[in-house]
Amino acid sequence: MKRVVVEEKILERNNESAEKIRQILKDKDVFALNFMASPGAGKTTVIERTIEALKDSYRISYIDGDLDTDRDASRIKNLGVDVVQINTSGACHLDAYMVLKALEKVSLDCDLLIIENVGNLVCPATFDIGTHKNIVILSVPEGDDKIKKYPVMFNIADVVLLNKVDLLKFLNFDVDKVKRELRDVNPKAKLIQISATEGYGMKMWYSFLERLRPSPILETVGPFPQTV
Ligand SMILES: Nc1nc2c(ncn2[C@@H]2O[C@H](COP(=O)(O)OP(=O)(O)OP(=O)(O)O)[C@@H](O)[C@H]2O)c(=O)[nH]1
Ligand SMILES: [Mg+2]
Repeated sequence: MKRVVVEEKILERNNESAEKIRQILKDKDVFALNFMASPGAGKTTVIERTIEALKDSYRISYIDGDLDTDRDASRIKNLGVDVVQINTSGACHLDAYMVLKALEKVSLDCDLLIIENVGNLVCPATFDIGTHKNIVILSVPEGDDKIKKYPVMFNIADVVLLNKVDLLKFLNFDVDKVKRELRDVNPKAKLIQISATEGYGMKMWYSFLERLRPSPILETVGPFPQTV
């Protein structure tokens, strides 16, 4: 009984910080994405490819949540975007207070803020960090049974990127089962099959993202001139 009360208080405090984050993002007109997945599912790889593809259309900043290293942050910094590292010192998720503190350091002079959560398919789902959309990655080597085993995570997903489909030919993985189970758990979530390393499906992901948050840079350029 006591434990439940403590958990409620933690989540209540988290939600207060998440509200502050939402207000800051609104004031700065920044669209924020929370990338969540198991360790190694391909979060950083998808983010790298996405930044490379969209950096001429969006000003992008990145916050990385990692237990102890700045390995992912260094990879993203190489792409020339503003990067802030949060080390959670062992915690298995980002919480809103950590992100609120990181917002004091990261450049909010941007259109897209990409947050990579700690690799974990459970805890990050419980902590609202004030972002606009939840991008959940499931990768083929993890197995086709994960949607119903981790329903909390897939229930909060706006988009599920099924990554590493280049490995489908080597593994026993039923894509239709994943589609079916996602429809049961979260019929509103969009499923996009991708291979971040081979490029398959990535254009579909970019155009989905462009529809979620149209590029302000390209908008100001105006429509493409008609050819005569
Ligand atoms: N075959 C294949 N490998 C991939 C693909 N995407 C990522 N990988 C590989 O998967 C491994 C993990 O990728 P990361 O992007 O570091 O995964 P992550 O989810 O960011 O990992 P953590 O931050 O440690 O949780 C790397 O060796 C990538 O090259 C893919 O589409 N196909
Ligand atoms: Mg990573």
